[in-house]
Amino acid sequence: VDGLPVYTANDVANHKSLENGVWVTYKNGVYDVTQFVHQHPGGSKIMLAAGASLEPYWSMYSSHQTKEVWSILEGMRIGNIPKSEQKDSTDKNSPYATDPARSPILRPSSKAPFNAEPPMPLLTNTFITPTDLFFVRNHLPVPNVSLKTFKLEVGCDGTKKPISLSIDDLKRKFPKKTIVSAIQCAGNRRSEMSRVKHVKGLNWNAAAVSNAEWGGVRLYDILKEAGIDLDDYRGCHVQFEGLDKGPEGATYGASIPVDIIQNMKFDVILAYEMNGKDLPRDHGFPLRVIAPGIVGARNVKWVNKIVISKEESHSHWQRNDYKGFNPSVDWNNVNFDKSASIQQLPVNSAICEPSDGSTLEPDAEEVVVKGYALSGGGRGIIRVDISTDGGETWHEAELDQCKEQTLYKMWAWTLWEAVVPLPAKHGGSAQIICKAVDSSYNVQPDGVEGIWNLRGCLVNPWHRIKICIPS
Ligand code: HEM
Ligand code: MTE
Ligand code: MO
Repeated sequence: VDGLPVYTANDVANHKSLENGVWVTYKNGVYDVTQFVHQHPGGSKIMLAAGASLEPYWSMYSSHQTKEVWSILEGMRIGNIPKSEQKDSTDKNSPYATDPARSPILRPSSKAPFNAEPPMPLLTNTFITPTDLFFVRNHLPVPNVSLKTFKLEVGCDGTKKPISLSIDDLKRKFPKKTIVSAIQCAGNRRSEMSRVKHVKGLNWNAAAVSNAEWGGVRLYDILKEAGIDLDDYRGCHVQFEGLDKGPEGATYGASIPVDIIQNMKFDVILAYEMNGKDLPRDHGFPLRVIAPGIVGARNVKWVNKIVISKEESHSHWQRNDYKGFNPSVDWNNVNFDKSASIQQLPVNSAICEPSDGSTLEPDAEEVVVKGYALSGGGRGIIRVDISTDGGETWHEAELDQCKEQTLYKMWAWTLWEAVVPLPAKHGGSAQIICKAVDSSYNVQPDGVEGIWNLRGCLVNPWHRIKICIPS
Protein backbone atom coordinates (compact mmCIF):
# COMPACT_ATOMS: atom_id res chain seq x y z
CA VAL A 1 0.00 0.00 0.00
CA ASP A 2 2.83 2.41 0.93
CA GLY A 3 4.37 2.41 -2.54
CA LEU A 4 1.15 3.36 -4.31
CA PRO A 5 0.63 6.81 -5.89
CA VAL A 6 -0.98 9.66 -3.95
CA TYR A 7 -4.22 11.19 -5.25
CA THR A 8 -5.90 14.33 -3.93
CA ALA A 9 -9.64 14.74 -3.34
CA ASN A 10 -9.68 16.70 -6.59
CA ASP A 11 -8.12 13.84 -8.55
CA VAL A 12 -10.74 11.50 -7.16
CA ALA A 13 -13.59 13.92 -7.92
CA ASN A 14 -12.51 13.91 -11.57
CA HIS A 15 -13.37 10.19 -11.78
CA LYS A 16 -17.06 9.82 -11.31
CA SER A 17 -18.38 8.33 -14.53
CA LEU A 18 -18.06 5.00 -16.29
CA GLU A 19 -16.39 6.84 -19.22
CA ASN A 20 -13.67 8.52 -17.09
CA GLY A 21 -13.48 5.77 -14.54
CA VAL A 22 -15.21 5.50 -11.16
CA TRP A 23 -12.94 6.22 -8.20
CA VAL A 24 -13.89 6.24 -4.55
CA THR A 25 -12.04 6.72 -1.27
CA TYR A 26 -12.33 4.77 1.96
CA LYS A 27 -10.30 5.73 5.02
CA ASN A 28 -6.86 6.53 3.49
CA GLY A 29 -7.22 4.48 0.31
CA VAL A 30 -8.17 5.39 -3.26
CA TYR A 31 -9.95 2.73 -5.31
CA ASP A 32 -10.84 2.35 -8.97
CA VAL A 33 -14.17 0.50 -8.90
CA THR A 34 -15.13 1.03 -12.57
CA GLN A 35 -15.18 -2.69 -13.42
CA PHE A 36 -17.09 -3.55 -10.24
CA VAL A 37 -20.03 -1.18 -10.80
CA HIS A 38 -22.04 -3.71 -12.84
CA GLN A 39 -21.32 -6.55 -10.39
CA HIS A 40 -22.38 -4.63 -7.30
CA PRO A 41 -25.03 -6.64 -5.40
CA GLY A 42 -26.62 -3.36 -4.24
CA GLY A 43 -27.14 -2.17 -7.84
CA SER A 44 -26.49 1.28 -9.24
CA LYS A 45 -26.54 2.89 -5.76
CA ILE A 46 -22.77 2.46 -5.82
CA MET A 47 -22.60 5.43 -8.21
CA LEU A 48 -23.71 7.74 -5.39
CA ALA A 49 -20.18 7.52 -4.00
CA ALA A 50 -18.47 8.00 -7.38
CA GLY A 51 -15.62 10.55 -7.09
CA ALA A 52 -16.03 10.73 -3.31
CA SER A 53 -15.86 8.83 -0.02
CA LEU A 54 -17.71 5.57 0.63
CA GLU A 55 -17.79 6.19 4.37
CA PRO A 56 -21.20 7.85 4.78
CA TYR A 57 -22.78 5.10 2.68
CA TRP A 58 -21.04 2.22 4.35
CA SER A 59 -21.82 3.47 7.84
CA MET A 60 -25.46 3.44 6.77
CA TYR A 61 -25.41 0.14 4.84
CA SER A 62 -23.28 -1.69 7.33
CA SER A 63 -23.59 -5.02 5.51
CA HIS A 64 -20.37 -3.65 3.94
CA GLN A 65 -18.49 -3.79 7.25
CA THR A 66 -17.23 -7.32 6.72
CA LYS A 67 -13.85 -8.83 5.87
CA GLU A 68 -15.23 -10.13 2.54
CA VAL A 69 -16.35 -6.71 1.38
CA TRP A 70 -13.14 -5.01 2.59
CA SER A 71 -11.08 -7.52 0.67
CA ILE A 72 -13.09 -6.93 -2.53
CA LEU A 73 -12.38 -3.23 -2.06
CA GLU A 74 -8.65 -3.69 -1.32
CA GLY A 75 -8.36 -5.66 -4.56
CA MET A 76 -9.26 -2.46 -6.41
CA ARG A 77 -6.83 -0.15 -4.60
CA ILE A 78 -4.86 2.21 -6.85
CA GLY A 79 -3.48 4.71 -4.37
CA ASN A 80 -3.57 6.72 -1.16
CA ILE A 81 -4.95 10.10 -0.16
CA PRO A 82 -2.32 12.73 0.84
CA LYS A 83 -1.24 12.86 4.51
CA SER A 84 -2.66 16.39 4.71
CA GLU A 85 -6.17 15.11 3.85
CA GLN A 86 -6.16 12.17 6.30
CA LYS A 87 -8.35 12.53 9.35
CA ASP A 88 -9.05 10.25 12.23
CA SER A 89 -12.41 8.63 11.68
CA THR A 90 -14.40 8.42 14.91
CA ASP A 91 -18.06 7.52 14.56
CA LYS A 92 -19.89 10.15 16.59
CA ASN A 93 -21.69 11.32 13.48
CA SER A 94 -23.05 7.84 12.83
CA PRO A 95 -26.62 8.02 11.53
CA TYR A 96 -27.39 5.37 14.19
CA ALA A 97 -26.37 7.60 17.10
CA THR A 98 -30.03 8.49 17.76
CA ASP A 99 -31.38 4.92 17.72
CA PRO A 100 -33.37 3.96 20.87
CA ALA A 101 -32.00 1.89 23.78
CA ARG A 102 -32.71 -1.86 23.59
CA SER A 103 -33.07 -4.70 26.05
CA PRO A 104 -29.68 -6.35 26.68
CA ILE A 105 -31.51 -9.68 26.50
CA LEU A 106 -31.91 -9.36 22.73
CA ARG A 107 -29.12 -10.99 20.73
CA PRO A 108 -27.99 -8.73 17.89
CA SER A 109 -27.11 -10.18 14.51
CA SER A 110 -26.12 -6.63 13.53
CA LYS A 111 -25.95 -3.47 15.66
CA ALA A 112 -26.23 -0.70 13.05
CA PRO A 113 -28.79 -1.13 11.61
CA PHE A 114 -30.12 -2.88 14.68
CA ASN A 115 -31.26 -6.46 14.14
CA ALA A 116 -31.80 -8.82 17.01
CA GLU A 117 -33.71 -11.85 18.20
CA PRO A 118 -34.61 -13.06 21.69
CA PRO A 119 -33.00 -16.22 23.14
CA MET A 120 -35.01 -19.24 21.91
CA PRO A 121 -36.19 -20.56 25.31
CA LEU A 122 -37.69 -17.16 26.17
CA LEU A 123 -39.69 -17.12 22.94
CA THR A 124 -42.13 -19.82 24.00
CA ASN A 125 -42.52 -18.64 27.60
CA THR A 126 -45.59 -16.56 26.79
CA PHE A 127 -48.18 -16.65 24.03
CA ILE A 128 -47.80 -12.88 23.58
CA THR A 129 -44.15 -11.90 23.17
CA PRO A 130 -43.27 -9.11 25.64
CA THR A 131 -42.55 -5.92 23.67
CA ASP A 132 -38.92 -5.71 24.88
CA LEU A 133 -38.25 -9.24 23.64
CA PHE A 134 -39.95 -8.90 20.24
CA PHE A 135 -37.35 -9.44 17.49
CA VAL A 136 -36.21 -6.30 15.66
CA ARG A 137 -35.44 -6.07 11.95
CA ASN A 138 -34.27 -2.62 10.80
CA HIS A 139 -32.62 -1.85 7.46
CA LEU A 140 -31.83 1.78 8.26
CA PRO A 141 -31.55 4.17 11.22
CA VAL A 142 -34.71 4.48 13.34
CA PRO A 143 -36.48 7.75 12.47
CA ASN A 144 -37.36 10.14 15.28
CA VAL A 145 -40.99 11.07 14.54
CA SER A 146 -42.93 13.89 16.20
CA LEU A 147 -46.68 13.45 16.66
CA LYS A 148 -47.07 17.19 16.06
CA THR A 149 -45.94 16.96 12.46
CA PHE A 150 -46.74 13.34 11.57
CA LYS A 151 -49.30 12.86 8.80
CA LEU A 152 -50.42 9.74 6.98
CA GLU A 153 -51.10 10.39 3.30
CA VAL A 154 -53.44 8.05 1.41
CA GLY A 155 -54.17 8.16 -2.32
CA CYS A 156 -54.01 6.58 -5.77
CA ASP A 157 -51.23 6.83 -8.34
CA GLY A 158 -51.96 10.06 -10.18
CA THR A 159 -55.76 10.02 -9.99
CA LYS A 160 -57.46 10.99 -6.69
CA LYS A 161 -56.30 13.83 -4.44
CA PRO A 162 -54.70 12.18 -1.40
CA ILE A 163 -56.14 12.59 2.09
CA SER A 164 -53.96 13.39 5.05
CA LEU A 165 -54.55 12.20 8.63
CA SER A 166 -52.78 12.79 11.96
CA ILE A 167 -52.49 10.08 14.64
CA ASP A 168 -55.11 12.02 16.56
CA ASP A 169 -57.47 11.83 13.54
CA LEU A 170 -56.91 8.09 13.31
CA LYS A 171 -57.69 7.61 16.98
CA ARG A 172 -60.74 9.91 17.05
CA LYS A 173 -62.47 9.28 13.73
CA PHE A 174 -62.17 5.53 13.30
CA PRO A 175 -63.09 2.52 15.46
CA LYS A 176 -60.16 0.79 17.12
CA LYS A 177 -59.43 -2.76 16.03
CA THR A 178 -57.08 -5.06 17.91
CA ILE A 179 -55.64 -8.24 16.48
CA VAL A 180 -53.10 -10.80 17.66
CA SER A 181 -50.65 -11.40 14.86
CA ALA A 182 -47.22 -12.94 14.51
CA ILE A 183 -44.54 -11.31 12.40
CA GLN A 184 -41.88 -13.49 10.84
CA CYS A 185 -38.87 -12.35 8.84
CA ALA A 186 -38.28 -14.03 5.47
CA GLY A 187 -34.76 -14.75 6.72
CA ASN A 188 -35.82 -16.56 9.90
CA ARG A 189 -33.63 -19.70 10.37
CA ARG A 190 -31.17 -18.51 7.70
CA SER A 191 -28.18 -19.83 9.69
CA GLU A 192 -29.39 -23.39 9.00
CA MET A 193 -29.31 -22.73 5.26
CA SER A 194 -25.83 -21.22 5.49
CA ARG A 195 -24.53 -24.43 7.00
CA VAL A 196 -25.23 -26.23 3.70
CA LYS A 197 -23.72 -23.51 1.50
CA HIS A 198 -23.08 -19.85 2.26
CA VAL A 199 -25.99 -17.44 1.71
CA LYS A 200 -25.99 -13.64 1.82
CA GLY A 201 -27.82 -12.01 4.69
CA LEU A 202 -28.05 -11.66 8.46
CA ASN A 203 -27.29 -14.90 10.21
CA TRP A 204 -30.66 -15.38 11.95
CA ASN A 205 -31.29 -18.24 14.28
CA ALA A 206 -34.92 -19.46 14.59
CA ALA A 207 -36.22 -16.51 16.65
CA ALA A 208 -36.72 -13.89 13.92
CA VAL A 209 -40.42 -14.29 14.66
CA SER A 210 -42.62 -12.99 17.49
CA ASN A 211 -46.31 -12.63 18.34
CA ALA A 212 -48.02 -9.49 19.68
CA GLU A 213 -51.39 -7.82 20.07
CA TRP A 214 -51.65 -4.84 17.76
CA GLY A 215 -54.17 -2.00 18.07
CA GLY A 216 -55.05 0.50 15.38
CA VAL A 217 -57.40 1.32 12.53
CA ARG A 218 -58.51 -0.94 9.72
CA LEU A 219 -56.84 -0.20 6.40
CA TYR A 220 -60.31 -0.76 4.89
CA ASP A 221 -61.76 2.19 6.86
CA ILE A 222 -58.93 4.50 5.87
CA LEU A 223 -59.19 3.61 2.18
CA LYS A 224 -62.95 4.20 2.36
CA GLU A 225 -62.30 7.63 3.87
CA ALA A 226 -60.01 8.32 0.88
CA GLY A 227 -62.83 7.27 -1.48
CA ILE A 228 -61.04 4.08 -2.51
CA ASP A 229 -62.88 0.77 -3.01
CA LEU A 230 -60.29 -1.95 -3.64
CA ASP A 231 -62.82 -3.90 -5.76
CA ASP A 232 -62.09 -1.29 -8.42
CA TYR A 233 -58.35 -2.06 -8.28
CA ARG A 234 -58.08 -5.83 -8.74
CA GLY A 235 -54.61 -6.74 -10.04
CA CYS A 236 -53.13 -3.58 -8.50
CA HIS A 237 -50.87 -3.17 -5.47
CA VAL A 238 -51.13 -1.34 -2.17
CA GLN A 239 -47.81 0.41 -1.70
CA PHE A 240 -46.59 1.47 1.73
CA GLU A 241 -43.74 3.89 2.37
CA GLY A 242 -41.83 4.33 5.64
CA LEU A 243 -40.05 7.36 7.07
CA ASP A 244 -36.69 5.64 7.47
CA LYS A 245 -34.25 6.91 4.86
CA GLY A 246 -30.96 5.85 3.32
CA PRO A 247 -28.17 8.40 2.74
CA GLU A 248 -29.41 8.98 -0.81
CA GLY A 249 -32.88 9.84 0.52
CA ALA A 250 -34.63 6.65 -0.60
CA THR A 251 -37.12 5.41 2.00
CA TYR A 252 -38.00 1.85 2.97
CA GLY A 253 -41.07 0.69 1.09
CA ALA A 254 -43.03 -2.41 0.19
CA SER A 255 -46.30 -3.42 -1.44
CA ILE A 256 -48.95 -6.11 -1.19
CA PRO A 257 -51.20 -7.19 -4.09
CA VAL A 258 -54.80 -5.95 -3.81
CA ASP A 259 -56.00 -9.52 -4.48
CA ILE A 260 -54.38 -10.71 -1.25
CA ILE A 261 -55.60 -7.74 0.77
CA GLN A 262 -59.19 -8.27 -0.45
CA ASN A 263 -59.21 -11.77 1.03
CA MET A 264 -58.31 -10.45 4.46
CA LYS A 265 -60.07 -7.14 4.06
CA PHE A 266 -60.90 -6.29 7.69
CA ASP A 267 -57.74 -7.75 9.20
CA VAL A 268 -55.07 -5.50 7.71
CA ILE A 269 -54.50 -2.70 10.18
CA LEU A 270 -52.45 0.41 10.62
CA ALA A 271 -51.32 -0.08 14.19
CA TYR A 272 -50.51 2.67 16.68
CA GLU A 273 -50.38 0.28 19.64
CA MET A 274 -48.39 -2.82 20.48
CA ASN A 275 -49.37 -4.95 23.49
CA GLY A 276 -51.66 -2.17 24.79
CA LYS A 277 -49.10 0.68 24.67
CA ASP A 278 -47.94 3.20 22.06
CA LEU A 279 -45.76 1.51 19.46
CA PRO A 280 -42.09 1.71 20.53
CA ARG A 281 -39.69 3.44 18.14
CA ASP A 282 -38.02 0.20 17.03
CA HIS A 283 -41.36 -1.27 15.97
CA GLY A 284 -42.56 1.73 13.98
CA PHE A 285 -43.68 4.64 16.20
CA PRO A 286 -46.12 6.18 15.57
CA LEU A 287 -47.72 3.93 12.92
CA ARG A 288 -47.00 0.64 11.16
CA VAL A 289 -48.70 -1.78 8.82
CA ILE A 290 -49.87 -5.07 10.30
CA ALA A 291 -50.63 -7.38 7.38
CA PRO A 292 -51.21 -10.70 9.16
CA GLY A 293 -49.97 -13.86 7.49
CA ILE A 294 -47.71 -11.82 5.20
CA VAL A 295 -43.92 -11.82 5.39
CA GLY A 296 -42.43 -9.30 7.86
CA ALA A 297 -40.90 -7.17 5.11
CA ARG A 298 -44.34 -5.93 3.95
CA ASN A 299 -45.37 -4.91 7.50
CA VAL A 300 -43.94 -1.45 6.91
CA LYS A 301 -42.93 0.49 10.03
CA TRP A 302 -43.06 4.30 10.40
CA VAL A 303 -45.57 4.23 7.54
CA ASN A 304 -46.57 7.69 6.32
CA LYS A 305 -47.73 7.09 2.78
CA ILE A 306 -50.13 4.62 1.17
CA VAL A 307 -50.64 4.58 -2.60
CA ILE A 308 -52.76 2.26 -4.75
CA SER A 309 -50.80 1.60 -7.91
CA LYS A 310 -50.74 -0.63 -10.98
CA GLU A 311 -47.13 -1.34 -10.05
CA GLU A 312 -45.38 -2.99 -7.16
CA SER A 313 -43.38 -0.71 -4.87
CA HIS A 314 -40.13 0.36 -6.53
CA SER A 315 -38.22 -0.15 -3.29
CA HIS A 316 -35.01 -2.20 -3.38
CA TRP A 317 -36.53 -4.51 -0.77
CA GLN A 318 -39.62 -5.20 -2.90
CA ARG A 319 -37.89 -5.75 -6.23
CA ASN A 320 -34.32 -6.85 -5.58
CA ASP A 321 -34.55 -8.66 -2.29
CA TYR A 322 -37.01 -10.92 -0.40
CA LYS A 323 -37.56 -13.30 -3.31
CA GLY A 324 -36.95 -17.02 -3.64
CA PHE A 325 -34.88 -18.83 -6.29
CA ASN A 326 -33.98 -22.30 -7.51
CA PRO A 327 -30.94 -23.75 -5.65
CA SER A 328 -28.77 -23.52 -8.78
CA VAL A 329 -29.27 -19.78 -9.20
CA ASP A 330 -26.17 -17.85 -8.10
CA TRP A 331 -25.12 -14.19 -7.98
CA ASN A 332 -23.85 -14.35 -11.58
CA ASN A 333 -27.13 -15.44 -13.15
CA VAL A 334 -29.80 -14.26 -10.71
CA ASN A 335 -32.64 -12.25 -12.29
CA PHE A 336 -34.72 -10.62 -9.59
CA ASP A 337 -37.32 -9.40 -12.13
CA LYS A 338 -38.32 -12.99 -12.91
CA SER A 339 -39.17 -14.06 -9.37
CA ALA A 340 -42.35 -13.14 -7.46
CA SER A 341 -41.98 -11.07 -4.30
CA ILE A 342 -42.48 -13.10 -1.13
CA GLN A 343 -45.92 -12.43 0.35
CA GLN A 344 -47.63 -15.27 2.29
CA LEU A 345 -45.05 -17.42 4.05
CA PRO A 346 -44.85 -21.24 3.95
CA VAL A 347 -45.60 -23.40 6.99
CA ASN A 348 -42.81 -23.38 9.56
CA SER A 349 -42.03 -24.55 13.09
CA ALA A 350 -39.10 -24.73 15.47
CA ILE A 351 -38.08 -26.24 18.78
CA CYS A 352 -37.34 -23.57 21.39
CA GLU A 353 -36.89 -25.82 24.44
CA PRO A 354 -34.64 -27.61 25.17
CA SER A 355 -31.93 -25.43 23.60
CA ASP A 356 -29.83 -26.91 20.84
CA GLY A 357 -26.80 -28.61 22.41
CA SER A 358 -28.16 -28.62 25.96
CA THR A 359 -27.61 -31.45 28.43
CA LEU A 360 -30.49 -33.37 30.04
CA GLU A 361 -30.54 -35.10 33.43
CA PRO A 362 -28.38 -38.27 33.53
CA ASP A 363 -30.28 -41.23 32.04
CA ALA A 364 -33.34 -39.12 31.25
CA GLU A 365 -36.07 -41.28 29.67
CA GLU A 366 -38.28 -38.54 28.35
CA VAL A 367 -38.05 -34.88 27.50
CA VAL A 368 -40.46 -31.93 27.47
CA VAL A 369 -40.22 -30.23 24.09
CA LYS A 370 -41.70 -26.78 23.36
CA GLY A 371 -41.80 -24.59 20.32
CA TYR A 372 -43.81 -22.49 17.89
CA ALA A 373 -45.48 -23.15 14.54
CA LEU A 374 -47.13 -20.85 12.01
CA SER A 375 -48.05 -20.56 8.36
CA GLY A 376 -48.86 -17.79 5.91
CA GLY A 377 -52.17 -16.52 4.57
CA GLY A 378 -54.11 -17.21 7.77
CA ARG A 379 -53.68 -20.99 7.44
CA GLY A 380 -53.83 -22.27 11.01
CA ILE A 381 -51.70 -25.13 12.33
CA ILE A 382 -53.57 -28.44 12.58
CA ARG A 383 -50.75 -30.64 13.86
CA VAL A 384 -47.16 -30.59 15.10
CA ASP A 385 -45.19 -33.87 15.06
CA ILE A 386 -42.13 -34.62 17.18
CA SER A 387 -39.61 -37.41 16.71
CA THR A 388 -36.63 -38.45 18.82
CA ASP A 389 -35.57 -41.39 16.61
CA GLY A 390 -34.68 -39.65 13.37
CA GLY A 391 -38.25 -39.65 12.02
CA GLU A 392 -39.14 -43.33 12.45
CA THR A 393 -41.86 -42.65 15.00
CA TRP A 394 -43.76 -39.44 15.64
CA HIS A 395 -45.63 -37.97 18.61
CA GLU A 396 -48.30 -35.30 18.39
CA ALA A 397 -47.79 -32.12 20.37
CA GLU A 398 -50.52 -30.27 22.32
CA LEU A 399 -51.38 -27.01 20.61
CA ASP A 400 -51.97 -23.64 22.25
CA GLN A 401 -53.82 -21.29 19.88
CA CYS A 402 -55.61 -17.95 19.88
CA LYS A 403 -59.20 -18.76 20.90
CA GLU A 404 -60.76 -15.87 18.97
CA GLN A 405 -59.25 -16.92 15.65
CA THR A 406 -60.45 -19.66 13.31
CA LEU A 407 -58.39 -22.26 11.47
CA TYR A 408 -58.64 -20.35 8.21
CA LYS A 409 -57.91 -16.89 9.57
CA MET A 410 -55.29 -17.68 12.13
CA TRP A 411 -52.96 -14.72 12.34
CA ALA A 412 -51.38 -15.58 15.69
CA TRP A 413 -48.74 -18.25 15.97
CA THR A 414 -49.36 -21.64 17.61
CA LEU A 415 -47.29 -22.65 20.62
CA TRP A 416 -46.95 -26.37 21.23
CA GLU A 417 -45.64 -28.74 23.84
CA ALA A 418 -44.99 -32.49 23.95
CA VAL A 419 -43.53 -34.97 26.39
CA VAL A 420 -41.68 -37.50 24.27
CA PRO A 421 -39.72 -40.66 25.10
CA LEU A 422 -35.98 -40.72 24.42
CA PRO A 423 -34.45 -43.67 22.57
CA ALA A 424 -33.26 -46.41 24.94
CA LYS A 425 -29.98 -46.74 23.03
CA HIS A 426 -28.95 -43.12 22.74
CA GLY A 427 -25.16 -43.36 23.04
CA GLY A 428 -25.01 -40.11 24.98
CA SER A 429 -26.93 -37.89 22.61
CA ALA A 430 -30.13 -37.67 20.58
CA GLN A 431 -31.71 -35.55 17.92
CA ILE A 432 -35.16 -34.03 18.35
CA ILE A 433 -37.12 -33.15 15.21
CA CYS A 434 -40.31 -31.13 14.81
CA LYS A 435 -42.53 -30.48 11.80
CA ALA A 436 -45.90 -28.80 11.45
CA VAL A 437 -48.92 -29.21 9.16
CA ASP A 438 -51.15 -26.27 8.22
CA SER A 439 -54.87 -26.16 7.41
CA SER A 440 -54.16 -26.69 3.68
CA TYR A 441 -52.16 -29.80 4.66
CA ASN A 442 -48.96 -28.10 3.61
CA VAL A 443 -45.96 -29.74 5.28
CA GLN A 444 -42.36 -28.74 5.88
CA PRO A 445 -39.65 -30.30 3.66
CA ASP A 446 -37.42 -32.81 5.46
CA GLY A 447 -34.15 -31.18 4.38
CA VAL A 448 -32.77 -27.79 3.45
CA GLU A 449 -30.83 -28.73 0.25
CA GLY A 450 -33.82 -28.67 -2.08
CA ILE A 451 -35.00 -25.24 -0.91
CA TRP A 452 -31.55 -23.61 -0.72
CA ASN A 453 -31.54 -20.14 -2.27
CA LEU A 454 -28.79 -17.54 -2.56
CA ARG A 455 -30.51 -15.00 -0.31
CA GLY A 456 -31.33 -17.50 2.44
CA CYS A 457 -35.07 -16.80 2.53
CA LEU A 458 -38.03 -19.12 3.26
CA VAL A 459 -36.08 -21.55 5.44
CA ASN A 460 -38.63 -24.09 6.70
CA PRO A 461 -37.24 -27.62 6.78
CA TRP A 462 -37.91 -29.98 9.70
CA HIS A 463 -36.26 -28.34 12.68
CA ARG A 464 -33.62 -30.52 14.31
CA ILE A 465 -31.74 -30.00 17.56
CA LYS A 466 -29.19 -32.10 19.37
CA ILE A 467 -29.30 -32.88 23.08
CA CYS A 468 -26.83 -34.63 25.34
CA ILE A 469 -28.00 -37.41 27.68
CA PRO A 470 -25.24 -38.30 30.15
CA SER A 471 -25.40 -41.78 31.65
C1 HEM B 1 -24.60 -4.73 -1.07
C2 HEM B 1 -19.91 -4.19 -2.17
C3 HEM B 1 -20.56 0.61 -2.54
C4 HEM B 1 -25.24 0.11 -1.31
C5 HEM B 1 -23.26 -4.98 -1.31
C6 HEM B 1 -22.64 -6.28 -1.18
C7 HEM B 1 -21.33 -6.14 -1.51
C8 HEM B 1 -21.11 -4.74 -1.81
C9 HEM B 1 -20.28 -7.24 -1.55
C10 HEM B 1 -23.34 -7.55 -0.72
C11 HEM B 1 -23.30 -7.54 0.78
C12 HEM B 1 -24.04 -8.68 1.43
O1 HEM B 1 -25.29 -8.60 1.49
O2 HEM B 1 -23.37 -9.60 1.90
C13 HEM B 1 -19.68 -2.85 -2.38
C14 HEM B 1 -18.40 -2.29 -2.74
C15 HEM B 1 -18.58 -0.95 -2.86
C16 HEM B 1 -19.99 -0.65 -2.56
C17 HEM B 1 -17.08 -3.07 -2.92
C18 HEM B 1 -17.47 0.01 -3.22
C19 HEM B 1 -17.46 0.77 -4.19
C20 HEM B 1 -21.87 0.90 -2.20
C21 HEM B 1 -22.42 2.23 -2.12
C22 HEM B 1 -23.74 2.10 -1.78
C23 HEM B 1 -24.02 0.67 -1.63
C24 HEM B 1 -21.68 3.51 -2.37
C25 HEM B 1 -24.61 3.30 -1.61
C26 HEM B 1 -25.74 3.37 -1.03
C27 HEM B 1 -25.49 -1.24 -1.18
C28 HEM B 1 -26.79 -1.82 -0.90
C29 HEM B 1 -26.60 -3.21 -0.84
C30 HEM B 1 -25.20 -3.47 -1.08
C31 HEM B 1 -28.09 -1.07 -0.71
C32 HEM B 1 -27.68 -4.27 -0.63
C33 HEM B 1 -27.47 -4.97 0.65
C34 HEM B 1 -28.36 -4.53 1.78
O3 HEM B 1 -29.55 -4.88 1.74
O4 HEM B 1 -27.84 -3.86 2.72
N1 HEM B 1 -22.32 -4.07 -1.67
N2 HEM B 1 -20.62 -1.84 -2.26
N3 HEM B 1 -22.86 -0.03 -1.89
N4 HEM B 1 -24.55 -2.26 -1.31
FE1 HEM B 1 -22.58 -2.05 -1.79
N1 MTE C 1 -40.38 -1.10 7.78
C1 MTE C 1 -39.50 -0.10 7.61
N2 MTE C 1 -39.98 1.15 7.41
N3 MTE C 1 -38.16 -0.32 7.65
C2 MTE C 1 -37.66 -1.59 7.83
O1 MTE C 1 -36.43 -1.76 7.86
N4 MTE C 1 -38.18 -4.00 8.12
C3 MTE C 1 -39.17 -5.01 7.70
C4 MTE C 1 -40.52 -4.72 8.34
N5 MTE C 1 -40.88 -3.33 8.18
C5 MTE C 1 -38.58 -2.67 7.98
C6 MTE C 1 -39.96 -2.36 7.98
C7 MTE C 1 -38.81 -6.38 7.98
S1 MTE C 1 -37.78 -7.13 6.87
C8 MTE C 1 -39.38 -7.09 9.00
S2 MTE C 1 -39.05 -8.74 9.22
C9 MTE C 1 -40.31 -6.44 9.96
O2 MTE C 1 -40.45 -5.04 9.70
C10 MTE C 1 -39.81 -6.62 11.38
O3 MTE C 1 -40.64 -5.98 12.29
P1 MTE C 1 -40.14 -5.74 13.79
O4 MTE C 1 -38.83 -5.01 13.74
O5 MTE C 1 -41.21 -4.96 14.47
O6 MTE C 1 -39.96 -7.10 14.39
MO1 MO D 1 -37.55 -9.28 7.37
